[in-house]
Amino acid sequence: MTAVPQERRVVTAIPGPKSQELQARRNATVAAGVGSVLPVFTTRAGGGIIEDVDGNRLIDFGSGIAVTSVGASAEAVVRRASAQLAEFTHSCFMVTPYEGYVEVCEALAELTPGDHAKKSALFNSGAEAVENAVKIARAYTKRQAVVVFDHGYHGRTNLTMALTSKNMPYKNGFGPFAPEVYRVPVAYGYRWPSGPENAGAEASAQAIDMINKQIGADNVAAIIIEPVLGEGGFIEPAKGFLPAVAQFAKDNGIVFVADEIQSGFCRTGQWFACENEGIVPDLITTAKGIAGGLPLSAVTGRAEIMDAAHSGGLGGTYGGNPVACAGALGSIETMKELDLNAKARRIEEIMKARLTAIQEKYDIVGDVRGRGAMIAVELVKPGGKDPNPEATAALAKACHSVGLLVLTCGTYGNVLRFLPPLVIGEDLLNEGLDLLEQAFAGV
Ligand code: PLZ
Repeated sequence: MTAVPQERRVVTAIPGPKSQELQARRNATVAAGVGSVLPVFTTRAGGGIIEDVDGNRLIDFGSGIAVTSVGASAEAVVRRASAQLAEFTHSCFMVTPYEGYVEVCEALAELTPGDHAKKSALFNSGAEAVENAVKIARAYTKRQAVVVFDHGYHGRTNLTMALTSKNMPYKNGFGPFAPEVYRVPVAYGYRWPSGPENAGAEASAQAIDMINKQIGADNVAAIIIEPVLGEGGFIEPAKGFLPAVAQFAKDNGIVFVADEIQSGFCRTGQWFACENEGIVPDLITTAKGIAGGLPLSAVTGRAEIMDAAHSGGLGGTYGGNPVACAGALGSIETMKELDLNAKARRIEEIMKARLTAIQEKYDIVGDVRGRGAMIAVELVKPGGKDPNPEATAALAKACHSVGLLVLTCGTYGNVLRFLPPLVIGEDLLNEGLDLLEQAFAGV
């Protein structure tokens, strides 16, 4: 394997002719429901670069949706996963177990917040982890209701579609959805009517009132929240909101679940985003960044809650696959060795300075927010706060055409989000921000 040169290079239109050929083949055999942000076909990736079949090299501000935090070909991930591949690919942990699975659970117990006894169960995808967190919380509390939040995203399976807030594209036409799921307000500071300084207290009071009046706290098994909301628009719940909701859960015997699938594993400059306000969740769901690109997810939490499900009640053929576990151990090793929490905080410093300068120049930038290497700008119509999805799409397109891969998100499709690999070089990061600034000048 050769390392990808860490420099941007645009040698064809993007997508180029070879990507377009592959896209035609893809259109003939791949279901239309599976989309792609940018149909350039990848051949190599690593550090802060994605290389395509036409020889273009894109600066990566997406990390495959917050997955390749250590890079897409991190040395320790490749080394450990390759070694594991040569030993055995699979035995099924439910048939004959192996050490790698246990080692990942040990690492999760060490890294997640709180010094209580912890246990984990491993799965394949984020959605599967969230589903299992609900199963575990229901088994433990012997209650059924699940509370989620406006703008929340938890996956595409049936239960997690129900937990997800946004209709298009995630839910439209795919119902009926799972019952006993209730949605309450979140403290979206930028859009809170009485201002961000009141959002934490007011939104938590509203959420708690709705739970008490509409569901009954005694019926609630779990409250599930992303400590920084991802697909919903990189919304950091206003200060005070998470502690108030977590305390309410504690007072009422409700399992508090932090969905850290997007925000976890150094992405926000801490191992887990909930640490920012000192929250210790009962259960925490992780995926994405955990394994450097290999499919792995986990539910980790208080041992007595995790043990509530009977033997055989949790699992799946591939959950905690040995190659994925080896990848996770390589990814965690890299995060520790390179101090990727510090790197994420440095990325925030660089990005926020540049984005705030852009905000001063362009009145379509309503808000600059996020933490660590999970940073976004919310775009609005000039002179107000009406969402501006048109400008968002145009900016993303302009970035793509010059070789900067950016993603969008947000309930209103008006948020440009930046999720660079935490190992990206500062020269590439700055070059990407230059290109973004030029895109603003053009749009
Ligand atoms: N919970 C907080 O961010 C995945 C999915 C984008 P899976 N987010 C990206 C898309 O269009 O499908 C995610 C998340 C949070 C759960 C999930 C689901 O994780 O691994 O995609 O199932």
